[in-house]
Amino acid sequence: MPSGPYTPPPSPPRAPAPSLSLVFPAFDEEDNLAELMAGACKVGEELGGDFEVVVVNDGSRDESPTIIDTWVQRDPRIRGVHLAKNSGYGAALRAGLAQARGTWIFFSDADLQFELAQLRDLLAHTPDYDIVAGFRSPRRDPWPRLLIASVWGGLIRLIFGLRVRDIDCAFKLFHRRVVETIPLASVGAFINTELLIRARASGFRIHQVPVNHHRRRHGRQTGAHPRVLIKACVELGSLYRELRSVARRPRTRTPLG
Ligand SMILES: Nc1nc2c(ncn2[C@@H]2O[C@H](COP(=O)(O)OP(=O)(O)OP(=O)(O)O)[C@@H](O)[C@H]2O)c(=O)[nH]1
Ligand SMILES: [Mg+2]
Repeated sequence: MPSGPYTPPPSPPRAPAPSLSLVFPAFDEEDNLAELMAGACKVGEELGGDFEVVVVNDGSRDESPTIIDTWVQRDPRIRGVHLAKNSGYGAALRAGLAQARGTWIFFSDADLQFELAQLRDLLAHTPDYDIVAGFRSPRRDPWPRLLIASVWGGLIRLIFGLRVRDIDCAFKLFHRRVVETIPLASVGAFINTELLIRARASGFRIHQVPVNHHRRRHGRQTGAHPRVLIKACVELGSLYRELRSVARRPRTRTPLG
C-alpha cells in the first residue's frame, strides 16, 4: 500500500456552463413531471439549445423522484436535485438556484400552469434588465385566492414600498449576478417577496411582462393552504426588521455587466 496523503481520483470533466438554466421546484408532481421536462427541453432547444433544466424534488412522497431520475439518465441536459425531506417551496427554489449554472436563470412551477414558450418574451428584455418578472394576466385562480393575493400585495407595498404587479408569479428570469449577490433566508412562499425586496434595494432593474396562466390539471392545489399562508406570515415577521432597513437604504444602482 503506498503511504502519504490520499489523492482523490480526478473528477470527470464537467460540461461548460450553459447560457440558460430552467429551474423547477417540485413536490408530489408525478403527473406533471414528464410533460414539464419534455416541454422545458423543447423550449430550450427552440431558444438556441444552450441550456440546462434543473428539477428539484422537494422530498416528494409520490413517484416524482423516480421519474426525475429516469429523465436525468436519458437526457444529460436535465439535472435532478433531491432534498431528503420536504423543506418548503422557498428551500426547494433556493436549492435549485444554487445548482443552476446558467448566465440567465429562469424559474417556474412544476405544475404546468404556465406556458414555458413565453420565456422567449422574458428573454427579449435581458439586454436592458437584470430581472424580468411575469405577471399572470389573467390569473386563473378561484376568487378567495385572488383576494388573498391582492391583500398580500397591498400589505407588502405598504410596508416595503414594493410596487410589483404579481409578487408570487412563478415565472421569473434573473441574471445570475442577482442570485449571487442577494442572500435569501426564506424557506416558504415568502421567498418571492424577499427576493424582489432585496433585488430592488440592491438596484437591480426589474421589468414586468404579462404571461398566460392556466388552472392546475393534475395534482393538488396547495399554494393557499393555511399552513403555507401562516408560514409566509411567520417569515414576514422574522425578516421584517431586516427587510425594512434594506428597503429604506438609498438604492445603489448595480451596473449591467
Ligand atoms: N406547496 C408546495 N409546493 C412546493 C413545495 N415544494 C416545492 N413545491 C413546488 O412549488 C410549486 C408551487 O406550488 P403550488 O402548490 O402549485 O402553488 P401555487 O402555484 O402557488 O398554487 P396552486 O397551484 O394554486 O396550489 C410547484 O411546482 C410545487 O410542486 C412545498 O413544500 N409546498
Ligand atoms: Mg400552482
